[in-house]
Amino acid sequence: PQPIYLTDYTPPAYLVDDVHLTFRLDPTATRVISRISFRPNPDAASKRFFLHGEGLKLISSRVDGSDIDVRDVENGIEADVPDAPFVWEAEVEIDPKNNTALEGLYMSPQDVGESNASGRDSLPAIKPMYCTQCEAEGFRKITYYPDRPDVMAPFTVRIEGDEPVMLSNGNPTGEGDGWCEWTDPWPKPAYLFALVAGDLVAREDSFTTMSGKHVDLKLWVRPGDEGKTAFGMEALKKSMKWDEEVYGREYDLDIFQIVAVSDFNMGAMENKGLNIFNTSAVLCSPETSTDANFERIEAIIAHEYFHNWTGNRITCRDWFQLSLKEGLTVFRDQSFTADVRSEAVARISDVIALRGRQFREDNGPLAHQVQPDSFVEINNFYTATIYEKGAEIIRMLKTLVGDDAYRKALDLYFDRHDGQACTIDDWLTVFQDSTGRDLTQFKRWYKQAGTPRLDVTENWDDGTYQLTFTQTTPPTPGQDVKEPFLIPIAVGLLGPNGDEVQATKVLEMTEGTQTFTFEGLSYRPTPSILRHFSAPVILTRETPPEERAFLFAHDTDAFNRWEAGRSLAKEVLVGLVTGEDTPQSLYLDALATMLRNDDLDPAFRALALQMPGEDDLAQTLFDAGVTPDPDAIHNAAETLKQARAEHLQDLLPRLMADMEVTEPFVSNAEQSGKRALGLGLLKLATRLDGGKAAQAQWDRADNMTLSLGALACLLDAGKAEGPLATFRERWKDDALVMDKWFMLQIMHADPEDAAATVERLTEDPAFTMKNPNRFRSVFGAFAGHPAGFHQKDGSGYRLLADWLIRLDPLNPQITARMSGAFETWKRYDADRQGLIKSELDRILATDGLSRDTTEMVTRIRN
Ligand code: DPP
Ligand code: ZN
Repeated sequence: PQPIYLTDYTPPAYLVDDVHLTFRLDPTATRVISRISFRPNPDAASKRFFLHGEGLKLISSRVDGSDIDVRDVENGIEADVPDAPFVWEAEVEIDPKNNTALEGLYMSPQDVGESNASGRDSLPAIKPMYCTQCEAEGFRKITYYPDRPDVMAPFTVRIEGDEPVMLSNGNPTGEGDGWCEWTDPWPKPAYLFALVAGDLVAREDSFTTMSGKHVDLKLWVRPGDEGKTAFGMEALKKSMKWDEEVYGREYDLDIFQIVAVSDFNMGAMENKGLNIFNTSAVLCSPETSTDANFERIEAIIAHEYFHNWTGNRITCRDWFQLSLKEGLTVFRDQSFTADVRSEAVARISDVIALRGRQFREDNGPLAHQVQPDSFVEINNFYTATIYEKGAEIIRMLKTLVGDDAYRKALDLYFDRHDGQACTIDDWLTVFQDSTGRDLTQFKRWYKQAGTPRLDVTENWDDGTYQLTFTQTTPPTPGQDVKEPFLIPIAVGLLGPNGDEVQATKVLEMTEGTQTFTFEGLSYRPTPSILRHFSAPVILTRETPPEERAFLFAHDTDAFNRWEAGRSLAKEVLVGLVTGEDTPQSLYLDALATMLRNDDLDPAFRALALQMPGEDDLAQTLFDAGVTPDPDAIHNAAETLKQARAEHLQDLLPRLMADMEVTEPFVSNAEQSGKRALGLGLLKLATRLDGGKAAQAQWDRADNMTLSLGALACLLDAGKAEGPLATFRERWKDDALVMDKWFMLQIMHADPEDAAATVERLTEDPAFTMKNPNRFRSVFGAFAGHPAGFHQKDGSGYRLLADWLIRLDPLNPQITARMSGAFETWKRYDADRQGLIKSELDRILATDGLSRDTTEMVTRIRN
């Protein structure tokens, strides 16, 4: 497959003024009839009339009412058309039922027949529904069209069929027996098209916008799922309000709808006025969902809603600009979460996720720019780099220009570009024009891949304190040499009692090496550097453990306070792996002091108690020149967990009692913080009591957060057999809860049993690889268990490769994504590298391997 290059962009030869679609629904032979008004684009050099199309059966095609011959070409068709406005009409046939890639128009669930036949009791017989997924290039599987985001048009959609509910974008504009019509007046690219039809019920509500307009809100689910919609609806209303208050953005149609679909490749999709959500990203209830689920759902609902302005009203010119909408919208949803929950906790959680996914990507063979120069398959670029690093870039920009200037620039962005398909350069130009700042150097964040290392040395001389920073960014594929970034470094200075002698100040680093001076100090301060994680870099400062213990106890910046504890824990773990001295007792004392401090938010304490991940540790060791051994890392983590339990033993009873929530379950910051800390403590207790406390919690838990937490501890204690069976029996009809049942057993398997556990679970009648959530719950959990996945004999690699080869013909997108499990292979020893390499080669040698998987595995392999 040929790569596509950013520099090859040319404007579309024809623009679209109006789209009219008719769908005659049928599971295996849906007819799509299109009537599209085209006109030549005065800004285009080309006159070639080309329409994308993939897997379509063309029944007829006409231009201005006369039949026209079309020529099949790569990715679509071309035809000879007038050099003047004209109307294109076509009829095509598609097969939603056999669309297993879940792109374009498809049906969900997909294997009802099979499941009944094979006695799949966790998949109750439900009538499949029709739904769509068009981002990035799925619309071309629905009809012939210029399927590129810079072609925007209003759509009218007529749906004919006998489904009880039939929906599309925009406002309802007509209905009758067996048909209905929807009109979306806002010009949009085809990737925002949506259609849903099936047996659905709605939770209904409404919202009055800031200018007093009434908006109907509907959250559509399968009959039986109504009880899981209350929280999502509240989250939607909160998001609508927040976008008005914080960004001045009002909703722009008479109705906003969300539909929950159980087979969905992504989390959710921001189709104009008709968001489609993976059930896992919207449905929740206290009995079936954990606090983490509630938090994620709130954030995703906000994210998709916020796309209405950042993504839909202003969209991307081409897919190289994907971060224009995704980075900004992630930053907006992060800000929302920080506002409606706890700022500090939100920031720490965002950074944990950034390091776990984006830093990992940025330090391996898949590293790429936030604005790439080329790609083969765009679906492979919905990455942590485009999303999370993209959000960090917006955050830095806001830090650099300040809150007021940021808001002013956003107002200008919406004013200037509403209704347009834009570029990242357009976005930066808005900031330059609005603030007068030259952003040439800042733009490197978009164009240079890799995570900068920031080294710091300090100097103290008679009242003058100096910090000298050096930045270096390692080479990434295709980019050997990097120019210095503009790095905002937030710094505060603390006195001996922990009081601030210098409040947070943002230093702007522009050079490779640069010194910043603080004068007139009466004693040598302790620096708190990169507060609030002000830039996505790796700080590589050598500091005495005592200083980190001091910051862990005193830093006034909550993020850096947490960071100090985490880096102490990492140092202990590294020492345990390499056999060097470790500051273990210092760390354990500091941890105890922190936990005992009732002035600290329980959610913060829960995060400070969390262990650094084993994958994170592998990367840290690798950076330090040590080949990571996954077993040794796992053993070190076990040793430290045991030492923590023993050290904190006396604290546990009092603290665990304090974390009990007696009020009815609500997923808010206060309750979820208490439960999170309570569960962290229960893990410690389990190491000491063999599972007694966990069993007691399991017996009385009346919500999923506490049940699942107890079950995890029982698995660790080897006492979960009965509870697992009970759990399965109770929840066999709830697919989302069954996903947890699968996932948990793998996450908590002993390393040497993990592959066997995966194999056993894939033989469970409730396992199906056609459902992305189920596949991910098994193989995502496996890839997230480094010591299990990286077993020396290569069994983990072989097992995953077998399943990827099996899944690829059905669902290339999920296969390609899951192949990322191999992306860290070059960290490991020669034996493991050899084993992985041969699995990657085996995948690449598979006949008919998809473009998606070919691209990913080739990039990983190189
Ligand atoms: N639906 C995905 C998201 O919201 C892709 N746009 O990020
Ligand atoms: Zn998004």
